[in-house]
Amino acid sequence: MDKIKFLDLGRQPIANRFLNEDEFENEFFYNLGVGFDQDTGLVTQMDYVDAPMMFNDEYAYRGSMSKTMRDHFAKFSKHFKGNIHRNPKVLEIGSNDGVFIKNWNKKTTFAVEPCGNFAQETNDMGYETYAEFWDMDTSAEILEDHGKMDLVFSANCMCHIPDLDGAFQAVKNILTDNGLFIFEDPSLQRMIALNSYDQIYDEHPHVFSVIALQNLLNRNGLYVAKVEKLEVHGGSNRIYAKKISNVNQHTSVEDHLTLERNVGLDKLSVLDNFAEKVRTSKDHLLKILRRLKNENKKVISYGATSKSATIFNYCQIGSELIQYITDTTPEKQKKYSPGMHIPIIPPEEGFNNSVDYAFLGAWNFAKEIKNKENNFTGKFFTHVPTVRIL
Ligand code: JHZ
Repeated sequence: MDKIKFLDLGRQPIANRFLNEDEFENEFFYNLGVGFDQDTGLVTQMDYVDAPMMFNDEYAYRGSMSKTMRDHFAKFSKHFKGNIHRNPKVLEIGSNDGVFIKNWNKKTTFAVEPCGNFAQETNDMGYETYAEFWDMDTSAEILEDHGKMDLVFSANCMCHIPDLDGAFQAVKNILTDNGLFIFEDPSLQRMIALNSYDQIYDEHPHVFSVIALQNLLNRNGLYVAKVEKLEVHGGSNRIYAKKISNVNQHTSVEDHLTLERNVGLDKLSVLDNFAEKVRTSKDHLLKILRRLKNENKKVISYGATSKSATIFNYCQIGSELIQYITDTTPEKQKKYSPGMHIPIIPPEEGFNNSVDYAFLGAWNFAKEIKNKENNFTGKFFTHVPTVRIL
């Protein structure tokens, strides 16, 4: 890869590693530089963190913590079964706590999940789960055990894999000739439009444009058949890819490519401009937090997201500016946030009307949160698309 660096997000921790006090001293940090690969147009980190440092038996993120995501996967599964294939053989790559596979038949659905705690959980649910990273060896093992798959599905996982050529070859190996490889990940176009630089952290070595994906898939014998724009996770794309080249390519592919070229996602100058906006966002966020502190306001954060690890570490925001974070995930509660060590407590203990301002760490669920918290007398604030009080 021929990468040119356009953004430096500074010293960053492992974004999903929530700590006890006695773990502060030996916490791991790395430098988060973001670059543009001139060969493929891929936005990708300059150096990748080793996968087992991030994905292991203590992994804390649970996809099923939000109703939005539970509904999202239930809806897609119903649509697929009703309109595309009634009873496909399915493989999910990166099954987390089973939020997607629980919509599918236990006998014909298989999963791959490198985090042992979650692989155990979905095995216990009755879905055969391989506790492995996704690569050609894992693909060959599953192929031998269960044959080819009609649907290979992956949500918020492909952008986590540094070696995309290896990952796509491994998909091609296990897909039936008419099979579909469907995957969804945050969209570069939406990230730039929203200035949501917090989509970048250790687990997201890449942020995908359709331009880059088309280049990468094609060189591995896969073809983009359709692209769907999704609202989840702050703006994502769902890519439908096939092994056969696109005789019947959906118009959405060309539409997305045209939009991305018009925005200039294949140009470094557009990324340089984004980097400038990121620096401005940092200044504005610090300014508002310092003002609220001077006014003696109680400020907290809502949702101990991986995304907010990027923001707090890049902007150097600690518990002097944000008193604590509330989060519904049991594995994160009573611990401290990565890098800046802000305490995390259950919402029942910390989200109430003594709070004046709540930063939306989980801004991607703003609608769900505002509906749920309609008795809140304080104010929410966010950094997307600009720093503002809602
Ligand atoms: P959420 C993770 O990113 C990591 P994060 C990963 N790399 C990825 O790609 C995306 O997910 C998909 C809590 N919460 O989904 C639950 C509340 O407390 O934005 C979660 O801890 N109350 C795999 O971590 C967090 O917020 C609520 O009402 O950035 C949301 O995390 C709701 C709705 C959520 O992903």
